[in-house]
Amino acid sequence: MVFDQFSDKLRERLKKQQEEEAAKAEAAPQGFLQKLQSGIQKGIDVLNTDIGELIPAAAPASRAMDRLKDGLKRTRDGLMGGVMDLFRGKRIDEDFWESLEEILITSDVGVATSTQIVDRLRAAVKEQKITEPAALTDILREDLTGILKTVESDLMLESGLTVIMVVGVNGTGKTTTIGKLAWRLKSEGKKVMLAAADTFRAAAMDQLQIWADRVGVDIIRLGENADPAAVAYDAVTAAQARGMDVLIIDTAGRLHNKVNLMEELKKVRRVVTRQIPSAPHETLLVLDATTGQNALQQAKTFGQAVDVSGLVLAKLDGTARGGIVIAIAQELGTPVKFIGIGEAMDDLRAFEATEFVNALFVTTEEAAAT
Ligand SMILES: Nc1nc2c(ncn2[C@@H]2O[C@H](COP(=O)(O)OP(=O)(O)OP(=O)(O)O)[C@@H](O)[C@H]2O)c(=O)[nH]1
Ligand SMILES: [Mg+2]
Repeated sequence: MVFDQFSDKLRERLKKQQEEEAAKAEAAPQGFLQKLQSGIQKGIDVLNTDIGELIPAAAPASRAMDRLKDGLKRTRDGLMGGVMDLFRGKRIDEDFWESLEEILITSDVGVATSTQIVDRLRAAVKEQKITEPAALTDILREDLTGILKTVESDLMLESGLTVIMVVGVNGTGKTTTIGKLAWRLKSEGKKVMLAAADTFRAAAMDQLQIWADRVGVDIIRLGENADPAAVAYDAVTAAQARGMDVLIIDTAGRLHNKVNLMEELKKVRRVVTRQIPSAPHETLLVLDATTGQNALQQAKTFGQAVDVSGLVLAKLDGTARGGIVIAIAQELGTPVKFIGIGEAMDDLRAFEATEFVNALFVTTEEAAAT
């Protein structure tokens, strides 16, 4: 009896204790989790503000690099993807060198340039007694950077009016490049004017007008089939009168035949030079990167006819044949001023060899993630 009463009380106490502990146990992990969560969030907040405050330029720079990497994805996959696969192999033998040369050639690096690159790599292997293909990654990276550095060049801007003539065969991306370039220069605080000297088609002038409106810059245009040299003349006069910093002249890409086109371009040039003896300060030839070796041929033809001061390689985003830049650098040596990696206003980038090569090479982490 006494024992029963005692055990009842004990049972009750035990039950109460168990309930209290259960309640505590239930509350405890939640409280702990909440604390942990808010602690982590605070940590994230601190990290975010620190990164933002300490290196404000880092975020845009890495975003810009991501854009470039996106733009060059097809070339990276095609050219460098193949090379890196090869470099993951075990042996450096004749098959290895043949495969490397083949990959380079099919990516439009060109036969002559591909052979030269392979020869230099062969020499490095011999000299440094390299046996592992992986060891060639850095050597190739340096070799390509070296080639491309020779054509790295900034746009020349005068202290007064800079006249830029933009030339190239039809459809390579002249008008779009001009729009993007105008936006770029305007963003740098320059007063920019466009000249619609491609009077061959009304649509061509309208297209330039759309870019002028979009960017918010002046445009000089005359009627359809007006003399392109007359447009250029009027534009130089207007640009001087309005105190412009940069005048960009759009030209036709196709005429009745190529000889006439070259004659027309020379005439535009002469008219501009008569007004400003040092002008045009830049004659940019726009090449369509998707046309590979044809682009190289165009560079030669235009180079002979009009004094090309620099190249713009447009549509690099649309091709796996971006190796053409390497062929151009090695075979022509004409400065490459800009590359086009899309149709948006900010898709024209100054050509920088190191950045370009970095965007082409697949990092070990990226390769592992794919
Ligand atoms: N993806 C991509 N498309 C581009 C780039 N540059 C130009 N384009 C496109 O290429 C096409 C032709 O561009 P245009 O600027 O009209 O070429 P154009 O040389 O002025 O042509 P014509 O006036 O006919 O001689 C258009 O659809 C552009 O949007 C680029 O960098 N990337
Ligand atoms: Mg055009």
